[in-house]
Amino acid sequence: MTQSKTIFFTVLATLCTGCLENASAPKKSTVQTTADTLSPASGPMAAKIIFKTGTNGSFDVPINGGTVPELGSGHKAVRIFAPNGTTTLATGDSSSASWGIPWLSFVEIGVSGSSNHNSSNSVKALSSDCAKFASTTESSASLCDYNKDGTADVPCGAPADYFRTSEFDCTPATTSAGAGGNDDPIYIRVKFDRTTSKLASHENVMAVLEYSASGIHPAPTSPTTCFSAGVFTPEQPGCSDMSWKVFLRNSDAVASAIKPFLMLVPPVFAYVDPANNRITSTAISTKQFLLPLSTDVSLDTFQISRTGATTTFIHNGNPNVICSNNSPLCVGMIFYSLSLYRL
Ligand SMILES: [Ca+2]
Repeated sequence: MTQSKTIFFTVLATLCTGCLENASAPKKSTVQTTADTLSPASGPMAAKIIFKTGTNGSFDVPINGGTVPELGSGHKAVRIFAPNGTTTLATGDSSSASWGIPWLSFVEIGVSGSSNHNSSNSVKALSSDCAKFASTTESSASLCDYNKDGTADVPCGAPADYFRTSEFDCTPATTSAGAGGNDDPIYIRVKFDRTTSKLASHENVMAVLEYSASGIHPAPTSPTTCFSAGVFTPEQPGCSDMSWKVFLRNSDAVASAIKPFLMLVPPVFAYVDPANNRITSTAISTKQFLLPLSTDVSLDTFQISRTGATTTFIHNGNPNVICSNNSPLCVGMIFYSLSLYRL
């Protein structure tokens, strides 16, 4: 046999080995499988909260004095929209006939003021400006000084009527840091009704938050200041100008037992740029969280809490680069919307 024929038959044998094995193999039995059909509970599959007062927002103007820091005593959303932001799905509260989202018990926020004993104005007159809805003139007022000349000349407020925090006005003497519990002073809290006829036990929720987060400093060049005993702890001095965390828990959870679910801030997406007398960006950012509600039917409370903030509102030690009263675009948050999608 020539060498070329040897190669030919070797290749043929190799190919046929596979063919013969397949041909002679017993046919596999066909197992009929039936996929479980899981139906969601009735009701809208999505809802949107807009952190703004007025008829095109989810909130009415809060009463003076802020909110008592306890579950169910926050300032409640009274208009919940479809994801398009215009179609109203629910108004009033969950006891109203017009509340068309049975799986949503309530959405509430913490507002500063004399009634909010964890964010009161008892020490610093301006502390009711810590967490509130922006006034109609906040966005146009030139309150911040970013160009080192000692004169405030940069607008640093939030758009009119939007919910925002201005850390300059919070001050640790009057506003305590939250830990995810019911007595947090500054928070956004969503309470789900886990009755399975309203939200089936296999259902989860994806939350999409639109917000801006600004700091007077960019992220530190060395993140070692952010760790404590190997744990990422952005509340550490020098790590982040402010910190916000996301919690998913039972509404009755003991505060000391609550652990964060996700980090929201840091990072901040904009910081003060003294060389150019501006903030690096005023863009709105988006973050999404998948809430694994199906893993535990006792999970009914989704909370975004302010967990810490700086006490220094000057840039790199320069006393002429400063934040001011009502300056969420110096160190602070502006909240735009929260959309909830059942999955
Ligand atoms: Ca200036």
